[in-house]
Amino acid sequence: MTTSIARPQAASTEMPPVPLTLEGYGVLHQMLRFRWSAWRPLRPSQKTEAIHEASGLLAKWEQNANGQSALFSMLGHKGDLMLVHFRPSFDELNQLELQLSRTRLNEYLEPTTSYLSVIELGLYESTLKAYKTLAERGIEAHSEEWKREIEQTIARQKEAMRPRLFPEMPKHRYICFYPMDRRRGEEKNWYTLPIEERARQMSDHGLVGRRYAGEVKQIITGSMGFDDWEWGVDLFADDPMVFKKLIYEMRFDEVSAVYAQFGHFYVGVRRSWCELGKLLNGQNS
Ligand code: 76R
Repeated sequence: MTTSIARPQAASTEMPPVPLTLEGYGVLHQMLRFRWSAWRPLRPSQKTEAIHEASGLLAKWEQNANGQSALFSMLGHKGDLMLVHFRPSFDELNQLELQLSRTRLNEYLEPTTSYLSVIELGLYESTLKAYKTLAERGIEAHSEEWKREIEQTIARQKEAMRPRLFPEMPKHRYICFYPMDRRRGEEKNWYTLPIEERARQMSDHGLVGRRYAGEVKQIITGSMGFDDWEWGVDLFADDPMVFKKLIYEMRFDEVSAVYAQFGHFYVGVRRSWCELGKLLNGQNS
């Protein structure tokens, strides 16, 4: 308390605008079109070999201890297959992309799109607390002491949040993935709102979301600097109608109603590596 008197007054009024975030697994979504017309004329033995090689790779990835992958059969024209990979580093994501490219099956796979991001937990609530406490103690934002304190806050949170930053691949039957931005319009601009106001809206957002806790698993990934939108949203559920209900309800929530802008939506049905042959040939092989 007494120390704040000795410090410059300005320090206590400056609150950095950026919320603290925690980063976990790197995430790559690959949307792939299958070249049915090139595949169909292959001899059965060629098909079997290609499927064995690719499903061997998928089996390994699906069971990987340190970040898993999942295969989805996509609905609609945006692709036939979607692969979702969680890995501790971009190097590993890059390696598995290359491994897939080197398979025989890759001859028949065409990327329709992809998305690179990293699992992100936004810490609005604890950010506000930490910034306020530091300001009250008269510690100037971005000073060495401030950075040390913030680093400690992040390290503590990261330890506590480890299971959410490095999750297992959800086992639900359906996935819904879409990228999104927060609006930066002339009238409405998320990035010019005071941090307290953004924290309030995010807290309301969390309350709506938590009502769906048992039915939907949500994984938010951040993609600023990595891909064309600011976030990627992955929802996993055993009933796809839950996606519609949750997303509809969220549209009325202030932060979505006023500030959300959406990219394309991708929906898929989960398939195990051992079902790849069935997907491509209509039978197990
Ligand atoms: O409470 C918590 O621990 C987490 C709170 C939380 C954050 C920080 C949370 C909860 N989300 C957060 C961040 Mn979310 N979320 C979306 C969408 O369709 C739309 O309108 C928006 C897309 C859905 C459906 C959704 C669902 N969320 C974010 C961010 C980062 C923004 C930032 O940091 O500025 C985005 C872009 C975003 C978007 N959110 C939840 C859900 C659900 C279901 C929850 C509750 C999860 C749970 O508690 O299990």
